[in-house]
Amino acid sequence: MITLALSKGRIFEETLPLLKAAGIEVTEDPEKSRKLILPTNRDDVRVVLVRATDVPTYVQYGGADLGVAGKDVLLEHGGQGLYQPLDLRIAKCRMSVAVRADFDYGAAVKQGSRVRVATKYTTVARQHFADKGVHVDLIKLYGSMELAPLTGLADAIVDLVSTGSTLKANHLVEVEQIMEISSRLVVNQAALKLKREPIRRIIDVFESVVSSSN
Ligand code: PRT
Ligand code: MG
Repeated sequence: MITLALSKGRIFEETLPLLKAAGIEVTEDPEKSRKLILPTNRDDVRVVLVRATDVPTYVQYGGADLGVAGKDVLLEHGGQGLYQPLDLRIAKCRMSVAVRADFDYGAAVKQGSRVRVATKYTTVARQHFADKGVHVDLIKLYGSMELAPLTGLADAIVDLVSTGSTLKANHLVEVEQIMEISSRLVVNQAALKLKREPIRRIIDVFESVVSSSN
């Protein structure tokens, strides 16, 4: 049995075509079913639905053999125990610094003031501001980062941006792009040895789809 960990939403949706190319079709719709283990057309493959941030943990400890996780999630997790053979180039976005439209970020940096930054991505944010020599106080949040500058909790946020419409709707502006983000295939290292053939086949098909579509 091969167990693949996915999160509901964009990662699930964007992984489906890759699975299909590998001859794997999920036979239940996660938006309609309440099941957390989804069967496929193949008796030897199943999908488990977990929170996006839990995918690396499931794969690391062997709760799943493979998974798909965003680079954002992998950087915060640290990637211990994970083999990361492939950038799937799906669920693309960027990680950015954003501030309230009336906050002069450039001036704050220039003056060397401490900037209060709210984010779910404390590891990446700490590294980014250290590299730039910007003094920050980081405030860890678990969601709705956009609210922090609007309520005075923080001066800035580090968050993911794709269309930019969430920032716009909350009168925030992007002032720095930290990195491009996409999702990667992650594999449990022991599973790669014990189930080498079927896992290798999935990696190879995914790889050929990814390289032909870019
Ligand atoms: O939603 P939930 O709390 O369950 O978990 P999650 O947010 O971790 O999962 P999910 O499914 O939303 O995201 C899974 C992965 O998709 C992330 O780890 C990223 O790698 C990737 N991804 C790609 C994104 C986005 N694009 C994205 N736009 N993840 C989140 N967003 C959010 C962003 O945080 C912001 O709130 O969408 C908003 C901005 O979108 P725009 O289009 O308005 O700019
Ligand atoms: Mg989300």
